[in-house]
Amino acid sequence: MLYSDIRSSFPLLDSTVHGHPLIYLDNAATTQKPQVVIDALCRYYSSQNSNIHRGAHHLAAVATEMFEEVRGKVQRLINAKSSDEVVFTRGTTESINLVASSFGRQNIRPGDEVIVSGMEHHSNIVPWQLAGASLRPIPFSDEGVLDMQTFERLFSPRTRMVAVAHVSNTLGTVNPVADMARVAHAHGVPILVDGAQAVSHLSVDVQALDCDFYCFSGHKMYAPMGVGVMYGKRERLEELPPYQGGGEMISDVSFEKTTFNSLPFKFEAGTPSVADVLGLGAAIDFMMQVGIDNIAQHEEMLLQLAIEKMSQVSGMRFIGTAKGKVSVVSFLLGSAHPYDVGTLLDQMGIAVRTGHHCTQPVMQRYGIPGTVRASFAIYNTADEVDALCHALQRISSML
Ligand code: C6P
Repeated sequence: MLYSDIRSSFPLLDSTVHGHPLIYLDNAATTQKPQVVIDALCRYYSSQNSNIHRGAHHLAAVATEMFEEVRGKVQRLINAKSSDEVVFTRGTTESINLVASSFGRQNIRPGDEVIVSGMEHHSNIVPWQLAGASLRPIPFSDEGVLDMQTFERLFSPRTRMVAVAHVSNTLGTVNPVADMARVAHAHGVPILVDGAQAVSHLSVDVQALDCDFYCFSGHKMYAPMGVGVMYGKRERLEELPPYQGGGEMISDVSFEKTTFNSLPFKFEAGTPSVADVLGLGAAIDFMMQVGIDNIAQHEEMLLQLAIEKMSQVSGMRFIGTAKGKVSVVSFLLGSAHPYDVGTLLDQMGIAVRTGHHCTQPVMQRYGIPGTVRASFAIYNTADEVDALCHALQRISSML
């Protein structure tokens, strides 16, 4: 696929903001959607809409078949052993809540521990607290690298789970989750990986990582909002009690007793967001067509350019400088509040995120209120990185 074709696949990128062409650098929050994804949503509602797994009629059969095809696409995307190990959810948050709630009900008692990293998103902290666990955070260096020796020392007879981000949304660090899985398993503890920021940047192989659970959201990988995935190893999912009760997740219901459906349906109570799942399928096709290696290479070029040029802006302080990080650049500019920098960038048509990025413990670790975060995707260009750096130069001289 030609680069110009990739860029022009995203209609929203043609917008203007405050009289400037939009430069969208908030991709870690959500990516824009290519036309093929928008078309998949329109096509579903204009010609395929039906509930799935239920009706005897033609439309129900068509919708069910297309929905289940996407499960196969997800299986291939993350190299799961079986499509039965792929559960559709509303997103990473719901995927982690599903595991924390179901696993917690069965395994977590007051005083039991879950090891998390110090750079987790709140979505991988709060569900474990709600499940009643005490959290043992793995510290990280100023660069944003996890302290693996301390990690090994955090295990105790009460450790029930390791829950860690594959990629930090604030620092961009890629954590060594395959090594962490080996350590966790040596202690007889399962590991959940939060892949929200990984799937759009890296090729993910859940069998090579040997993780027990892997969670991600569609909307950060060019798919619609409202759909995500909880992958679990078959044996783990078989053991886990259901999350929500309702239609589709049962095999037999009476007022005395209910038996549950087989995998993955046991975890998919109620009518799912079929259109969004089909949109996810279209997004996976799009990513496959572009090639994940090409995406990674292009984003790495943008990242290196950004670091080189932003380093020349006076007062620039990067937060998160780990080797091999993905294309997420968090920074502070002199003593300016991140919100002020973000607002000034917005006036120039440049969209970034500011604040704590739902990682307040990271901010506490650095003793800062928040950061400005620019995050790049396949459709961003070197010219846009240049424009960001010029804008930051101007802001730096104004402040
Ligand atoms: N991070 C960001 O701007 P949901 O909202 O369920 O799609 O994803 C939650 C989530 C979980 N883990 C990580 C590592 C994440 O980055 C996110 C979402 C967005 O950084 C919104 S706060």
